[in-house]
Amino acid sequence: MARKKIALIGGGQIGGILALLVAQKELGDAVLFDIPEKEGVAKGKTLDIMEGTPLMGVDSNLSGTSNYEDIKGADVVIVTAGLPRKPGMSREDLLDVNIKIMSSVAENVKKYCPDAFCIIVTNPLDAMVYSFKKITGFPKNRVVGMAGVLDTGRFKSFVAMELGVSAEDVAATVLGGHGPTMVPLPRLATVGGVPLTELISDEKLEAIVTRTRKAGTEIVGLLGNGSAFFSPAISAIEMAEAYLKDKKRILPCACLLEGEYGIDGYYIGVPALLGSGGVEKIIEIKLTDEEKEMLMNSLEAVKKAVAETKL
Ligand code: TXD
Repeated sequence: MARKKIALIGGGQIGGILALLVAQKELGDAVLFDIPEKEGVAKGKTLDIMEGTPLMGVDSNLSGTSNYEDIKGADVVIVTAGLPRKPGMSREDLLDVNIKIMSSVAENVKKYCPDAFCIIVTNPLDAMVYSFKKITGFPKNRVVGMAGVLDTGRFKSFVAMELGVSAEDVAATVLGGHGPTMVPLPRLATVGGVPLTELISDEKLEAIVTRTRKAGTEIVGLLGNGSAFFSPAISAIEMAEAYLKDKKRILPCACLLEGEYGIDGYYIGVPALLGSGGVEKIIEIKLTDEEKEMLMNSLEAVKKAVAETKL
């Protein structure tokens, strides 16, 4: 079986880690694309990783480019092209610049990778994945946004830190848009099969929910010049792997809803079954009235950002 081809659009902080993870996990060959001014960086990062492949004992061809023809026929496309936040900025502050970048990326992916499974990472996430879908016209099962995997990763790690347990044993999901209105569902979280609510005080749990909502901003404040990149890359790769290995994972992803959760025509975070068919199914959870209200509040934030894309 020929190796899979993975196109990484955007060779910045997340793009570089994505390339490393593709090689380390032997998911296939990776092409790291960036604008002509950054072609050297894309070439340098991929060559650097290639030179480490013998040491990792893996086979993966990696290359950097600023020529879209080189992504031709990719099986998976992961888009991180665009500006990240600086301290004091909201994700929505990136919209004007990133929508222009996303439009050119979408046109070229449509041209060169018409059959790819596409994972969008660029912020403001829910509006960017919406735009990408609109411009490419790809079917909804092949265009998905990464946010929930990262947001749940954050929630799970905070729970593990608080309880002193393995993060691997924490299961949880987060719904809604990627931003402060996201809807963590602590009611449904478990640790090794035990309901989380039985293991932790309401007060501590509330603090974890609040920290999760602001976790991206916490990192932006600490780094001082850019946003989180290790865990976002790990999250996007988890989704790519679910597709490439037909794992049938249930992961929270930004999916196009057409009636599910009473939402129509918007991308927002929901649990999705990811396998070789892309988004094979959207899982609808029975929500409490309070949770429903939070989700609708999050939808309003998403709608506002989408309206600004003018698409
Ligand atoms: O959960 C999530 N979805 C996210 C999203 C979590 C963290 C960060 N998230 C967003 O990902 C962040 O707000 C940014 O919008 C993207 C990428 O973050 P990263 O930290 O990788 O940003 P960098 O290091 O600035 O890299 C962006 C690269 C950079 O090298 C630019 O030259 C390139 O994008 N770029 C382009 N590539 C291709 N095509 C075009 N037009 C282009 N314009 C800029």
